[in-house]
Amino acid sequence: MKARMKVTRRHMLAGGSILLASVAAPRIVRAQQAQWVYKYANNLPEAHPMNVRAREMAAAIKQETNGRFDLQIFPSSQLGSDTDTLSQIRSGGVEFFTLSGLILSTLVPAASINGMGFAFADYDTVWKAMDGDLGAYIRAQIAKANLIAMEKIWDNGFRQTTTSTKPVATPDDFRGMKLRVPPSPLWTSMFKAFDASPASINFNEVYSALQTKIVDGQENPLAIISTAKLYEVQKYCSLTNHMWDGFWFLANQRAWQNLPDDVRTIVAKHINAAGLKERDDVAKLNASLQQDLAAKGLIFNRPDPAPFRSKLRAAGFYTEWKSKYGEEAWSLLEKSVGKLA
Ligand code: X2X
Repeated sequence: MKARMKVTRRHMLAGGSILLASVAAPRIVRAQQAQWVYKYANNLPEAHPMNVRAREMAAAIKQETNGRFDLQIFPSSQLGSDTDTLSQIRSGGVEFFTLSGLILSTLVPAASINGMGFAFADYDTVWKAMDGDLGAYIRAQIAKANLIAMEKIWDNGFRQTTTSTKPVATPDDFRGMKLRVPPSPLWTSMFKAFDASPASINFNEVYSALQTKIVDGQENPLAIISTAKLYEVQKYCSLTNHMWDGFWFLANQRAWQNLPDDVRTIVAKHINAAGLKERDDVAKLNASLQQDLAAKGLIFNRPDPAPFRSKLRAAGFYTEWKSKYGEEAWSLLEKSVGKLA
């Protein structure tokens, strides 16, 4: 079969007509060896819009570079936990990685600022800030740590609280609750301010930590609760909307600088365009998934955010973080969301 196709192609090329040449052209493109094979790692399931849009983006990049650039996607923490992969992108073991700014804050402290508790009221405010001054400030801090952050941050979403024990209706319901949080000082600090017992666990271990009841609950946007099937091991979902979280699309600095200008421009263009589409997908999912998840057995409630914000204020949470981030970063945040501390 292979031999016959070869003969046919040779025959077609030898034919020399315009029609035959155009039929043969795509084969030549496909046969060309990629000059750059870059790995892109992320922590989310294949079904999440992040990976759906990344697959489209990789195909578009391959096509526009005529096969010279091959982006290989490794979803579901296949190359290691977020903590491991952050080390790998710094060393060049992987070339691209999408990471929550809050987890990135273990390296770049300012990167967690968009996750400040109950700061952002809606997506309009989020994108204005993250595509504007606040995002530019964070990207500059990331650059100082020798990582490149693409211009458009991808959406994770507004985070909701799920548990196997009881719904969260008031801040007091958090008291003593064993809650998984991602590895990041801001998350631990915030849930300590609610008198919960936060445990730092990377996302690749969350499903089993919930299943074996190492923790009672966790918090994530609905798109993740759905695509990672966390509803299978949780009973309640409280729409706490307690923070907005996004994924910086990071590149290893050397790998990025090694690309010729034209290739770098094509790759950046498609990554940023895919990010914008992913934002749309996730926002739509987060707005529409409640019904679907309720049908799968999750019991929903929607608490009033005001007492949660008051509790954080009374615990000195905002004042503490304002002094950690410093005046410049804090004023950029408050310029977008209003006065917090
Ligand atoms: O670890 C999580 O919970 C996740 C998937 O939302 C992040 O990447 C922060």
